[in-house]
Amino acid sequence: DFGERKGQAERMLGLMDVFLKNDPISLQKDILHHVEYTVARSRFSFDDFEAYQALAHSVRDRLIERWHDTLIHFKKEDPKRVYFLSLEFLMGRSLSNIVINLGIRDQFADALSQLGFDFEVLAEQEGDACLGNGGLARLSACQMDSLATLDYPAVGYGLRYQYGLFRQVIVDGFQHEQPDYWLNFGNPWEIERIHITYPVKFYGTVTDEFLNGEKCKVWVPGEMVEAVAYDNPIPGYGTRNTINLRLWAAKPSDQHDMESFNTGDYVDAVVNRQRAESISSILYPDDRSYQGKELRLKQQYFFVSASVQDIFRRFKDTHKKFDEFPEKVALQLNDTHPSLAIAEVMRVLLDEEHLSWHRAWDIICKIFSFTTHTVSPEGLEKIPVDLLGNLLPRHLQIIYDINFNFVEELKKMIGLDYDRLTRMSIVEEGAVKNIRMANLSVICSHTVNGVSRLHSELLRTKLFKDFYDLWPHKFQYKTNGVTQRRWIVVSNPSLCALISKWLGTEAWIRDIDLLIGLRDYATNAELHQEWKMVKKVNKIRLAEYIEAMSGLKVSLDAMFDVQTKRIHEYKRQLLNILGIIHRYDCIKNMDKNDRKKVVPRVCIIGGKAAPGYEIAKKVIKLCHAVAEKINNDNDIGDLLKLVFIPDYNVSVAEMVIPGADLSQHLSTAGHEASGTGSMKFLMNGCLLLATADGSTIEMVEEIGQDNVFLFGAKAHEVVALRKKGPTLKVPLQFSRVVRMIRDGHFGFEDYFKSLCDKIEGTSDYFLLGADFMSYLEAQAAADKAFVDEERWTKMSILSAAGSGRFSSDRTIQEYAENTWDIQPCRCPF
Ligand code: GPW
Repeated sequence: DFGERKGQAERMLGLMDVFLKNDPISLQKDILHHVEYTVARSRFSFDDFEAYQALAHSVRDRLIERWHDTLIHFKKEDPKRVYFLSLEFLMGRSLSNIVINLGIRDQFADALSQLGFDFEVLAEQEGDACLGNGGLARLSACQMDSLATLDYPAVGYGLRYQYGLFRQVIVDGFQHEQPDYWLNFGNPWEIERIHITYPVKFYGTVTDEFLNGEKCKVWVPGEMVEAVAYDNPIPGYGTRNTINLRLWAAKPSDQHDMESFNTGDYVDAVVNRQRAESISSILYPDDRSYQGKELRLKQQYFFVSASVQDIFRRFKDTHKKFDEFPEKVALQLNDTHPSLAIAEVMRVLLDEEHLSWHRAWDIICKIFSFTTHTVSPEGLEKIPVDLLGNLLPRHLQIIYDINFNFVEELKKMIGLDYDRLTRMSIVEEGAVKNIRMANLSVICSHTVNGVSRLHSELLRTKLFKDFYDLWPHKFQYKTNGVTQRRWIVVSNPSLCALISKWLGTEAWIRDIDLLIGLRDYATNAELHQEWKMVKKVNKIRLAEYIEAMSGLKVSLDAMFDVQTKRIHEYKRQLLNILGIIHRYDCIKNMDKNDRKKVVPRVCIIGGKAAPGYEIAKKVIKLCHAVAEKINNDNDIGDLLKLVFIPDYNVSVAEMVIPGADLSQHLSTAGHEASGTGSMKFLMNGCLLLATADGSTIEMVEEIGQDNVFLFGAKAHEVVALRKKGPTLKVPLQFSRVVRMIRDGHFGFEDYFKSLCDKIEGTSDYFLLGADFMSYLEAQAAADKAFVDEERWTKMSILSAAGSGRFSSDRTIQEYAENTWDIQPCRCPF
C-alpha cells in the first residue's frame, strides 16, 4: 500500500516546504504565527510568557519533523529496540536543551532579538517538569538524551503525573509542601495521542477454562481504566534522531461500569468514573521508602501494562513468531518499580498468545535487564501478597509459579539449605507475606547492573550474594553518567565556549573523551585568566539569585561551598551543618589577626525532605536556625554565611552548579550507590570534598588524589566502626558543637533534641562522630588550596578535564553493547 500512496505523498510534499526553514525571517514569521493562532494573542500585544509559548511552539514544529522522520526510519529498519521503563523522569525545562540539540539556538536567539525579545529571558518562563524525585529520575533524563544522541533505537516509557514533585516552601525555617500542578500552564513539549490508548485491568477473579481442549486461565477483571499516550520527543545532539518518551495518563474507560448508568444516579456514576484519573495524578514524593500503598501499586501496573501492550502491538505489526521477540525487544527495568512487567509479559504470552510455559519463560529470560540503585536491604521494594493478590490476582499466580520453578531448580543446585532457600525465595514468609520485587527482578533478568564499581562489589558480596554465587555471569555494572549537553552546554554557556575555544572544536559535545585535551593547558596563564572569569560570571549569577531570594548579600571573594541533593541521613547534611557551627565557633574565638587568615565562605545547602521524613525535616530547620544566628552576627560579617536554597530542582541546579567553587558529597562510605550530582559539579570545574563512596572513588582515579578533598572511613571500615559503637571516642570538637545545639544556641532545643540523640552514643549509625575530625581536616585542606589561586584554578581545570568518563554517553554505550545488545540506527539527514 506504500507504493499506491507514493504518488499522493509526492503531491503533498510538493505543497509543503520540505522542511521548516531556520533563517531569521522564517523564524520570526513562525513565532508571530504562533502568537496569533496558537497562543491566540494579538501580534501587537503579548507578554514574555506568551512569547515563550509561541517560541516553544515554533521549536516544537521543528522537533516534530525530526521525530517523525526518526520513527519512520526505525519502522523501516526494524532494529532491535530498547524499551526503557521508569516510573520517574526528571526532565526539568526543555526549551534550551531542545534548540541546542537541534543546532538552532543562535538562529532563534537572533530572530527573537529582532523581535525585541531576549532568548534567555523567555527560556526562564518555562516551568520545570518534575516527574521524579532525585538522582534516579534525573539519571533517566540524562540517559534519554544520550540514547537519542548516540542514535540508539530506544523508547522511554513512564507516567504522566498531573502533580509532579511537591514545591518546597520554607515558612519560619520549616519545610512546607505545595502541590505542583505543572500542566496548568500547558505543556508544549508533549503530543497528545488520543487514539493510542489501551485498556488496563484491575481486581476481579481468575477462573480455569478450556480453550480448544487446552486448559487455560481467564482473568475476569473488576475494574478497567484507559491509558492514553502522551509523546515527548527527545532530540539527539548532532544527529537528526529524535526518540520518543511515551508517558501514560489514566482516563475513565468507555467500557467501565456501563450498568451503573441505568441504576439511578447518573451524576454520581460520572463522578465515580472520573476517579480513574487519580491513578496518574500524583508522584509519590518519598524516594526509597515503600509503604505498601495500593495506589502506588496501581500506578506501577498501569504504566507497565500500557507499555507492554504497546510493545506487543509494535512487534506484532511486523512479526508473527514470538521466538523472534528477543531479537527485537530489550526491556530495561529502572530499579524494581517497573518489575511487574515481568509478570505482565509472562501473562500475555501465556494467557493471550497461548504459548507454553516453557516457551514463554525462555523469552522472559532473554529480554529483561535490571538496574538497581540502592545499597541497603531496607531499600528493596516489597509488596504485601494480599495487596497484590487482590489487585492483580493472575499476576500473583504467575509470580508464585515462577517462584515454585525457581525454588525447585535451586534445590537441585544447592540442596536443602533452608536458610539460603528462604533468603532467595521471591516470597517472604512472615506475619505479612511479601513479594520481594528485587528477587523477582534478579531471577528473571539476564543481567543485573549496579551503578558504580563499589556498588557492584557491594551487590555481589552483600545484597545479592546468594544470587551472585549462583549466577556470577549475570552481574555487571555501568558507572552512572550525566549528559554534558544539559550540564555544560545548556547550563554553563560561558564555560562551553571556553572549552570549545581551547580545544579548537565543539566535537566534545558529542565526544566527551576530547575534554581530556584541557589537561595540556592546566597551567596555562591565559587559560587561568579566562577560567577564573567564567567562574566569576557564574558566581555573580548565583549571588544575585541568593539576594533576590533571601535578601542576603554575599561576597564574591568567598568560597562558594555547596551541598545540594535530597535530604537523607546517610547523605549527612547534618555533618555539613555541624562543620559550619564548628567554623563559626572557631571564628568567634579568634583574635583580629587570626581572623585575617580565615578563608571567607558562603555555605549553600539545598534539597527536599520527603514529607513524612521527620529527621530530614529537622535538618532543614536546623540549617535555617544556624543560618539565622550566623548571618545576623555582625561580628562575623563576610567570613561566614549560610544559605538554604529552597525548592532545589533541575533548573535551580543549572544555576547553582556552575557557580560553585567547592561541592560536598558526604555520604557514609558504602551508602551512596553512585551519586550523580558530583559529576555535574566536576564537569563545571568545581572541586569535590567527598567520602570514598559510590562513583567518587572512580572520580578520584580519573583526576588524582591530589585534586579531591577526600575524607572519612572507607566502606570496608564502616561495619567495624559501627560495632565499636559506644567504645568509640568521639572528638571533643564534635561533642562541643552538638552541645551547642542541645543548649539552645540556635533556639528550638526541644525540637532538635531527637536530632542530637540520633548522632550521639550508640545511635550514631551514619558515623558523624567517627568521621568528624577527618572532615574538618579536609575542610582545612580546601581552605588552604583556595588561598593559592593558581593551584585552585589548576585543580579546577583538571577536574573538568578529567570528567569525561562521567558522561551518560559512555554509560549508555556500555549498556547498548554489554547489556541490551542493540546497534545505532541513524536517521539520514
Ligand atoms: F532507593 N536513588 C534515587 F535505590 O535517587 F531506589 N532514588 C531512589 O529511590 C533510589 C536511588 C533507590 C539514587 C541513588 O541514591 C544514587 O546513589 C544514584 O546515583 C542514583 O539513584 C542514580 O543511580
